Amino acid sequence: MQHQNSHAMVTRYKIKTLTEFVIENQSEYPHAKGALTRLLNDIGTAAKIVNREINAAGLVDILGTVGSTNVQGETQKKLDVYANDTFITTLRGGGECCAIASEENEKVISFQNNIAELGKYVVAIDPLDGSSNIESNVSIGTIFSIYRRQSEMGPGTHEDLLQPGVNQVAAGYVIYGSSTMLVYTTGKGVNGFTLDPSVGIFCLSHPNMKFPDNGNIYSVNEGYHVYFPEGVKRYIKYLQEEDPCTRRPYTSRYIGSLVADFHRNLIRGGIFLYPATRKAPNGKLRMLYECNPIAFLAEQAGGKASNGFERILEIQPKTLHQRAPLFTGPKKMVEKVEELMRIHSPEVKDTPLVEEEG
Ligand code: P6P
Repeated sequence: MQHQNSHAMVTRYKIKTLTEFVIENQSEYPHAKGALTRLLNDIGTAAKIVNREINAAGLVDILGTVGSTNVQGETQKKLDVYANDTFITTLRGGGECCAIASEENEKVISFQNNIAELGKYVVAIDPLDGSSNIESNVSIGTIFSIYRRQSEMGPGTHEDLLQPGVNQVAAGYVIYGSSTMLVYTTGKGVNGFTLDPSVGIFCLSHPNMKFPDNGNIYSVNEGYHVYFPEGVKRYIKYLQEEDPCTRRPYTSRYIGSLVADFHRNLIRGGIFLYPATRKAPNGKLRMLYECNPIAFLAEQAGGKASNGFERILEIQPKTLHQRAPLFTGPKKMVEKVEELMRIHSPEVKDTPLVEEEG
């Protein structure tokens, strides 16, 4: 009997935790002195706190049916602000980050670190993306992007956050769904960790995530079809034609929560499209804390991320909250929509950037 118990204990503790994994992989960065490790763990800590509140919000939501929609509205507003405050407080306290660009804040939030070797990184974050879906209990997420600061010392600067996506040292998302996962990359592949809520530990559950070669899912809000560029209309029509050799027609799946749509497509194989439209000439998604981190993950998972004409990661951001069209998924799927955009909507390439605050 004793032998069986000890075997069970061994099995239980074969799991690799996020902390162990990040430390083990830190050795691949000879100059790393643990700062990025600590920063990634700080993000994991904040995610656990936000996760707990989101679940509680679900509870309040049930109670909220008794009250007016104000309760649900307050909960959503509270949750957006709560998530933002939690990540800012945790990152400020961790000392590894000297500035944050957040979807919730018009300007960069800068921190003064009094210890010279601290504050080497800056973070762009969407603390709670898709939060309008909370009342329908749809998965939502946090999306983050990490860069080395460019400025020498002192509080981080606005310019520290306006770096092209190729400069990212790490990026990832947390998906608050049927289970809570943290998925991230530091440029050496994509790894997924599932939160064990009973002990509050992220455990490696999806090592070395890659897009399946031949996905057959497409995700786009077809309600905007009339506003799409001709190249996107042609692509959707192509996907809906019958051709068993290319597994067409594809399956349409759209949740309206970027992290949930991207995560499903990464696992099952599919392309996500948020094109520029007549109503949103630069698209809807934000460069710094939606397109760039998702693009980094997509490329590290063997896929592609484009604005229809060029690689997302090579675009030089001009403002903190600027938008970009996003086509991301398996290489072949993205290349097909790029081909049709070049042929049928070349004029979209030179759409002027609508100046956004920040
Ligand atoms: P639409 C959520 O509001 C979000 O920013 C992304 O998470 C999502 O992909 C997109 O907007 C959905 O936008 O216009 O289809 O509702």
